[in-house]
Amino acid sequence: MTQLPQPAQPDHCVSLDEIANQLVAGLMSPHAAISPKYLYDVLGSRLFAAICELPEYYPTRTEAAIFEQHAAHIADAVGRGATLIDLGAGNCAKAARLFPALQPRQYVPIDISAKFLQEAVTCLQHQFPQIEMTCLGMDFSAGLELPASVPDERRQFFYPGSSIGNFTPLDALMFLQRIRKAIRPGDSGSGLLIGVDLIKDKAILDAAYDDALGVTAAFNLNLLLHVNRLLDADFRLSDWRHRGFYNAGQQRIEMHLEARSDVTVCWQNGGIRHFAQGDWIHTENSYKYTQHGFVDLLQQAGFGNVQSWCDPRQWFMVCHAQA
Ligand code: AVJ
Repeated sequence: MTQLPQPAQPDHCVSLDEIANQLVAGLMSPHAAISPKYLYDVLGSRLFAAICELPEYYPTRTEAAIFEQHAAHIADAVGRGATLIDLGAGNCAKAARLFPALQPRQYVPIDISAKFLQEAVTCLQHQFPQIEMTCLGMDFSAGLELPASVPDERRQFFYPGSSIGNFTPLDALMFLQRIRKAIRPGDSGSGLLIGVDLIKDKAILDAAYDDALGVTAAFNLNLLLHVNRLLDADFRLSDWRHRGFYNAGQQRIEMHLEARSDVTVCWQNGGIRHFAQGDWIHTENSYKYTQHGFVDLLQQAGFGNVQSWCDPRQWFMVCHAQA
């Protein structure tokens, strides 16, 4: 029996007005910034999937190798037959690879890129008709309230790919606390399976976020096309250059868009900003952790019983933690 995924609209959906206000506040700030969540329109989600295939972008394949190598132990920690709640599911490829080992009873993929997610889940439901799928198109950074169709026991949150790195360490701590609170206290069948990228040689990190093919540049620049639609703005791609590099002092990758010349940008309701040649718009941080530093953060957030697995080069870590 094939059950079609239900598109769901949670109560705390962010309105278009709020999105516009957030974007304008970021553009007008002395250090102009756009949240990385706007990287993910349909094209952005496709470009990110392409990034995951790049030779320089090691996180996805390193994490997949850890999942494969330690599948049995990870499945023991997570438990079979759980409800797998996938935060930032994208094309659902990471979760789908774990289905044989984890055998979830229900799969709840969540992504801000709702249309892209819906297409992926429709396809996945045909491949795995025995798994109940509840597709949620929402910004989970704004709230984790889940619809009543998601049972509140045996909740296993799945946050792979080092997406936690988009938060500052302090915001990451608060987000981890929020995940823990979305789990029923004392429910030992619930937990969090999370992937985190580790601090390593700067040259490797730099290449991963500024690849030779220019896919990461296209991914970063596409943000401007998305903002043009959301804000009726007039960014021109040819005015901007991709920057992506490791800032060792801050232990993070930074992505920026740099003005190639003096640029004036206009948007809805008379909004305007001048950028001088060389000015930057900050578009993403991707924090890197030490193994100890991240396990500490999980414990500070109130998780216990942390287990972790690494690849042989210790480039990436997968943790399971119980509430
Ligand atoms: C999806 C946030 C994990 O930080 O590596 C990839 C996004 N940005 N290349 C990351 C990203 C540029 C990615 N995360």
